[in-house]
Amino acid sequence: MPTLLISLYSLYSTSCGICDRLIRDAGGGQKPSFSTDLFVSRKGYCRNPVSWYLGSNRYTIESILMFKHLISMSTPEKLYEGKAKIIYPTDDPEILLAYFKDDATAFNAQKRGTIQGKGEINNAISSHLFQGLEAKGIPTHYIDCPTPNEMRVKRVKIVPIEVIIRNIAAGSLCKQTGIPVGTIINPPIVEFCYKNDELGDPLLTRERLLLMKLATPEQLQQITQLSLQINQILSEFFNECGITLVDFKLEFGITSDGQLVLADEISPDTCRLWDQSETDPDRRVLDKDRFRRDLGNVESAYQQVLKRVLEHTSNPSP
Ligand code: ADP
Ligand code: AIR
Ligand code: ASP
Repeated sequence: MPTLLISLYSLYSTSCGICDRLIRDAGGGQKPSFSTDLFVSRKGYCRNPVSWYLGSNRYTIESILMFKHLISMSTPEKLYEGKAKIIYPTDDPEILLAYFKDDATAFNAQKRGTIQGKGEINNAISSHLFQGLEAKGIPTHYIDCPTPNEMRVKRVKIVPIEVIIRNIAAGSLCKQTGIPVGTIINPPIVEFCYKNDELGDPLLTRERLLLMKLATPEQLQQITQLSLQINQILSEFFNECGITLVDFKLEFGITSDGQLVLADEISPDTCRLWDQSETDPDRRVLDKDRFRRDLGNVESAYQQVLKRVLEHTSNPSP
């Protein structure tokens, strides 16, 4: 690992993950006591004509770019690479870094592709939703987003269950039961699938889940209660964005101190979202079903969701 600077500061105070990592790597994990925030654009280079100082030495943009290159060389080995994210360790054993990729998969990775800009969009949407949920008392793994594609999260032991909440019939529910797409489900239902790609994430009964000891009865009760609460909060939020939350998938995990928290992500990859201003069953789709069903305009649908989430987050209704 290259030896980098011990300390660094700029006159600017805009948050920047590159700098955070620079400082972290340089200082062997110890953050200097003064402000170290730098501004780096989406493409990863400095947008502002800043001067950078170490002690009395001034550093140029070029040298910062070189530091950035060194940092990328010193990025730690990934812990895990999944279909949509890469998980990295950090200097703090309790904290992980999730990197959101543009890769898209469906049907248990039988279909693969890329959705341009998806990583940043899903990271931003997830981050806003996690913060909104935290504000309403839901414990989550979310810490912050040091860069547009990265989220720092509390390390958890994932409960190997995919929790599906359904407000309107769609997807596998319709395929497996014959219930027509669009049927209102009131009260909403909570389903559990075994998080196991080799087995194709099969639907579980409560009895099977307990038999397999995937969770304790108490955890299951807590997960169900939290999921319904989350559904209420998110349904209301999306409704105010002109979007119907049809169904979605959640994952939960246990922190090192034993707390059950909401983990993973909440995004158009993991939710079915229908535009309320469209009645056409294909045109209304604003989520990964556009990719799954080859409906086209996948990127613009994801961007549309982010735009409305951001607009609503900055202008919450009174
Ligand atoms: P998959 O594993 O299904 O392909 P991803 O590509 O999204 O999914 O990979 C992210 C992985 O990280 C998932 O397996 C998810 O369960 C796991 N994960 C999410 N949040 C945390 C966390 N806070 N701590 C540990 N693991 C997590
Ligand atoms: N989901 C399930 N596994 C992975 C994901 N992302 C989400 C889908 C959909 C909901 O869970 O995106 O929002 C229900 O999926 P299905 O296929 O059971 O109808
Ligand atoms: N994410 C899962 C997969 O890649 C399921 C899906 O979203 O369709 O197969």
